[in-house]
Amino acid sequence: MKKYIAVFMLLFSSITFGGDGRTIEFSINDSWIFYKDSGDKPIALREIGDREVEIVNLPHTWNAEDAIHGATSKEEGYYRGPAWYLRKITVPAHYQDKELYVFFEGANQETDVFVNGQFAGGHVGGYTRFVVPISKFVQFDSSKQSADFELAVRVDNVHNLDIPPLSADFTFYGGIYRDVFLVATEKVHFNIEDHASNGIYIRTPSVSAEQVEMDVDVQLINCGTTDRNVKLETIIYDPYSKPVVTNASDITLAAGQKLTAKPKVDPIHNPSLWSPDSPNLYRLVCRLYDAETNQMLDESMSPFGCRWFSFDAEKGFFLNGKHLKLIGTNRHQDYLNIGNALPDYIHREDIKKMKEMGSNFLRIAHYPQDPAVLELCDRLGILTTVEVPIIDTITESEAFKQNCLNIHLEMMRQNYNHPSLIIWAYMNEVLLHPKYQKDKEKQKDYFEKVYEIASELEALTRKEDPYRYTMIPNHANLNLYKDTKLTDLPMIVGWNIYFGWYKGEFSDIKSIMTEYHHTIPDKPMIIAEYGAGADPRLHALTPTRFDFTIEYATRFHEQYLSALTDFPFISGINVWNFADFGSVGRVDTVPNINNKGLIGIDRKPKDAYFFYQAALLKKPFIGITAKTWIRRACVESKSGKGVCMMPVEIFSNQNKLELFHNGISLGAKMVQEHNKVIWDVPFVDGNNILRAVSSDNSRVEDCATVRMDVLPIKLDDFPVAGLSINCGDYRFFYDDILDRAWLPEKVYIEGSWGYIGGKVYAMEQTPRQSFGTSQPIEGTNCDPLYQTQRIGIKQYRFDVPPGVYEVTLHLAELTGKMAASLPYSLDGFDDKKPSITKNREFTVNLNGTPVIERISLAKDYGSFRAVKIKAIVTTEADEPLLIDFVPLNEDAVINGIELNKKL
Ligand code: GCB
Ligand code: CA
Repeated sequence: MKKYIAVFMLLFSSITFGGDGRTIEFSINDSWIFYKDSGDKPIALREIGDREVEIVNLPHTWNAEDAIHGATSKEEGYYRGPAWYLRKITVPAHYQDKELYVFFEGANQETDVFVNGQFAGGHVGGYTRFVVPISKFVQFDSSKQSADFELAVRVDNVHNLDIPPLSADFTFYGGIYRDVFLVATEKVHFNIEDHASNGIYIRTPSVSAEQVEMDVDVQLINCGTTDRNVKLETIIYDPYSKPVVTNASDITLAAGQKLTAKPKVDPIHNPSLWSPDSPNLYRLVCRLYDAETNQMLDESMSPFGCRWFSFDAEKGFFLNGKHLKLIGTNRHQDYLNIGNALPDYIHREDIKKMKEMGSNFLRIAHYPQDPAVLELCDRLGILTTVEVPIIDTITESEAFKQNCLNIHLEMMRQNYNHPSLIIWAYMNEVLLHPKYQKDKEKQKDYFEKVYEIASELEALTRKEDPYRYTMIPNHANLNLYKDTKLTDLPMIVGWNIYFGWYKGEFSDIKSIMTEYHHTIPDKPMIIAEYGAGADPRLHALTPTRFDFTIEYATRFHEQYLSALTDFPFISGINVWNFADFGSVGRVDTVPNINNKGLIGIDRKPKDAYFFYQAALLKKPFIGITAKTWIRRACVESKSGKGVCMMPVEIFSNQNKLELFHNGISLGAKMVQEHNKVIWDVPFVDGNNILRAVSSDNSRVEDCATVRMDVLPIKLDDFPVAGLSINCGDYRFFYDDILDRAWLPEKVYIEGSWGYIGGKVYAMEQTPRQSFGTSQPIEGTNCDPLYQTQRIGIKQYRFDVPPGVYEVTLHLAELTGKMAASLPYSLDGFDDKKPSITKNREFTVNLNGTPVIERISLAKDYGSFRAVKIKAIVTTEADEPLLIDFVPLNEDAVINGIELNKKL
């Protein structure tokens, strides 16, 4: 619906296009007055007075800031309620003869539109488009060249039991977060009032390499008071913009009549087929003319593609008769610092990055997204599934069901013609939170209600579109979905699996998926989600499950991709997720963020993105993972050498690579399993420039520059950078705000430095994690540093040269009432168990002098809060620097230590 040319047409309409009556549409995104207010009636612009308002541009959300920072871990702290947008619109006088509409690409989630103070229409649901007719509220004065009116839009994102989604692992940012257009049509036009579609529905009931049969519905409306004779012209343009099929038909529309025309459209011969490799796009142009004057009344262009496809329960997916393994990601629609209010540019960039990764498939989860998404999938050749946001649970009300059905229908009508779209999905893990756990009778009724909604959605989908597939994606509880018959309904069953992340091992995947297939042998299967969290700030040489390191997620994807693509019965797979996304209340290493993306919420790639590129791309590719870890600290490998050996992984689809380090060749190596080759690189203090080149005949190369602090084993020459040690942790942590690298802890050895005594703290209540906690920590952005701790610590010892030192202790009490729980309590892990606060007390002595006495983290600061305490200590010649922890009640703890030399 984005024709920017239309703005142009508006400006010059009376001169250039005055006689041409086709539909005009232009965005009205800028300069809205915005304020939060719970009133039901709009105020006029002149009544604003000294009310506190902001001037905002659309796309806009009021949760960009509070969904990340304001949402405290204690409660759902982001604003969920009503707010108003007001704006004056001026239109030229000749619009008096037109029909006017306001077209919204999306507003979350209940919207009421007022024109000049009068209610004009509303919409329910945060992810589909809608249109509000406004002509009858606009007054034209024939003595003036233009007319003004005031538009007031009330948007509310409050939790509403009758509107899906009710609960989900993502943030329900409120606002008019997509583009808004003013549309001016002739009285007779293609019916955008039909669920905010373009009124044109293209089907290709039979496609072969020789011929394509066309079946087109055109919805027309006559808003005028007289009967009209019109001519409908349909022209098919081939991918080279050549008209190949033209038809015309005559239609009569009575005053006020809506009708669905079925124009005869001749078949296309020898079509250029649409596929991921050759996304050939055809265009159906529909033109409507007044039969008497021959004046054009409306024009609409719809993309379509000539392709045929099928899913087979045993053999997988076929496109145009050829087998194709569907591989790609899921996608959410938000971005760093701007919530869901994305300019189209980022939507397009995302799809481009998917193509650059080698994706041929995208699950648009968990809701329909901006029109730019499917437009680009059509153009770049990425097959898609799109779904309505019925997630985790339902409400057993008639209103809930009707809203589900209506939103689903809107989704279908609005996206009907996209050739990239092959599956209509609905419900995601809808039995994740089945109600009435304790009352099995009631639960039975509940399951029946879920089934009823699902079967009505299924029936609606098949009736609306007999040529695409349907899917329900479930969480990995085979029997639950089978027993409730939810696996019987759709044409494809989707599974969201997380073995090796929330629970289990990677090695479980093969046997489990085989069992799933054998239990439901006649249904095609898609792995609609699989993924692992990765915080770009965390790295490990020995990654383990649920540690949120970049490396663990990369191992996870290596295993999954090879295991899942081995099975012919798995038609397609979608990584959860393309990019990190906001999820208020989620507690991992970055509060309110789900970091299972292959790229960050800022769209910077993580290592696993390079892995997929190497595995999927046909054109030569090299990706040095060191690009994602460019600021590091490590301890030298041999005392006094100033060199730290660290493995560097490179992903490539080449046979052989050569790696250069600061200009020196480290030799050539064959690329191994998972398209990977590893070099041990002798990192030096300062900049390390890595360059990998292909030894094959292609000219591809990749570079990375890593800035390294190589820290000495013996501190005779105390490092200027000081020591920053992440205690109770094997992970390297990078503080991206201060650009500072933290080392994993190391045990004291003679003549060196490190901890003495204690053990790595592991919070008992989180069985997923064998160390630390994933509770959010208040008062810091460095959660991982404080989430891990050495408990029962006796001493930290540094054998330093004489001098004056500053010691900073980083502390946090990790017992106490848990601030939050994972939104996903998969398979009975109960993270909500309150734990008792340990009232620990300890004293810290610096070289024998008590400096911090009787500290009680819980009492003095509270649980899960970052505490930093600095103190000075002077050492004499041959005297070590000793930090003694003296427990007075319970064990002493330490989460991080910094040591710097002042003199
Ligand atoms: C799921 C959900 C998705 C979550 C994801 C996760 O199964 O469908 O919405 O974000 O798991 O990361 O836990
Ligand atoms: Ca720590």
